[in-house]
Amino acid sequence: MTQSAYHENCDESQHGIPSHAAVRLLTLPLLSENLADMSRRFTYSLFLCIAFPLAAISLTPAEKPADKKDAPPVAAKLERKNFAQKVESFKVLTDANTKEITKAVLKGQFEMIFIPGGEVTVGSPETEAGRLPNEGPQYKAKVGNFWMQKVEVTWNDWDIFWYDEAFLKADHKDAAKLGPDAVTRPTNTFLDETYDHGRDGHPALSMTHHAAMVYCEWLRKKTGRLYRLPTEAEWEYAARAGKGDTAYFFGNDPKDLGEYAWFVENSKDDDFPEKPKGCTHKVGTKKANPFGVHDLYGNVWEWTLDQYDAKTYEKRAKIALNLNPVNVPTAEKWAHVVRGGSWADKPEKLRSASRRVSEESWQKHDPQEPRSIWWLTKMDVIGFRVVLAEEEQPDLVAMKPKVVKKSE
Ligand SMILES: [Ca+2]
Repeated sequence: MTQSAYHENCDESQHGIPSHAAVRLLTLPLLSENLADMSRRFTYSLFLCIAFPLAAISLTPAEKPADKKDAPPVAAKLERKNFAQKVESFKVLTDANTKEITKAVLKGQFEMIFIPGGEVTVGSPETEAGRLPNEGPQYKAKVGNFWMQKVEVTWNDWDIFWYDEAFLKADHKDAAKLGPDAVTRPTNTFLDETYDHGRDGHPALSMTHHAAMVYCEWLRKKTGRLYRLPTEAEWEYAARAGKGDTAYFFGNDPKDLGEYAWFVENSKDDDFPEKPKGCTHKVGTKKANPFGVHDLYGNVWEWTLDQYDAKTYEKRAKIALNLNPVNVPTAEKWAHVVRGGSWADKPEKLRSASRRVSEESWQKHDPQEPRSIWWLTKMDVIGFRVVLAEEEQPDLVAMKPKVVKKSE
């Protein structure tokens, strides 16, 4: 999402902000105790929509934690077409001099593309160039209608969650008192979380599968819609644009890949001299695929929902047609699958069937013990996007993120 998009979202006529309120786009250092150290690490040049005069608030998040008493809003039934999902949160600002407490509203939106369901052959034939054994045996799947986020989740999207002070940070002293259904927010990172990639409009990266799952859970509570990560089958169906068995939706030859994807051959950007081998790019700046979805190939790998099981393809290949197949995620931290390749990868990793399985070594740079359940330190190639099923299957309706700090 661009700054201008945020600016538009601050339009008082659209959002009921009182007419006397001056709405501005500001660059602010973040002031709360949770973010003080973060504000030293980066200038937060984004998108805070600050309405003045700001409403003074009397309760701190610690006094009013969000829990299951805060029922999600009832979402309107969706038509079978693309839509924009608006999201709003707030953060508390304390004036360093006057100690006055004010509330800053953070607003954003992302686009969801309607994808008519259908059948797909998941996996690749043994003859496909660059194929790895875990892409087979191929199996047939049928997925229902769903919406897929048009682009990868950006830092702008992520920040509305990360700074939402209606929810406690996971390391807050009161977080342990919350019920099992409560959502907590990721802890701060030890390093600049962008790892010198861009921030505004660029894909969020380096977070764990668990962090992506909790983001979806937060979205569920905010919107009343059952947002989640795409299953591997949904992701591959979308990447194949619902048809074909070629390596890419446009064929087997990667010569046209540069029109659709940021990958190792084109991701270098002189504006990011700290990244001589390449970097992420603003989402949605390459052509969309035939479904209207951008960046499924490249930019960042994307988390899928399923718990990884090395036998899954073999089991599914014995079934004539797998209906909405999924391995529901468990409390096991490892493993899950990322799809689509990244800014750092060769074309073969961007193929529709390509899979990369998460492993413990992805956290080898994490200085904490036990290691964070939120951040994959230095894995600056992994992000995600969300989907929404038209008719959610029962075992995913009540799904919760289950990983805890000691999970390995
Ligand atoms: Ca991608």
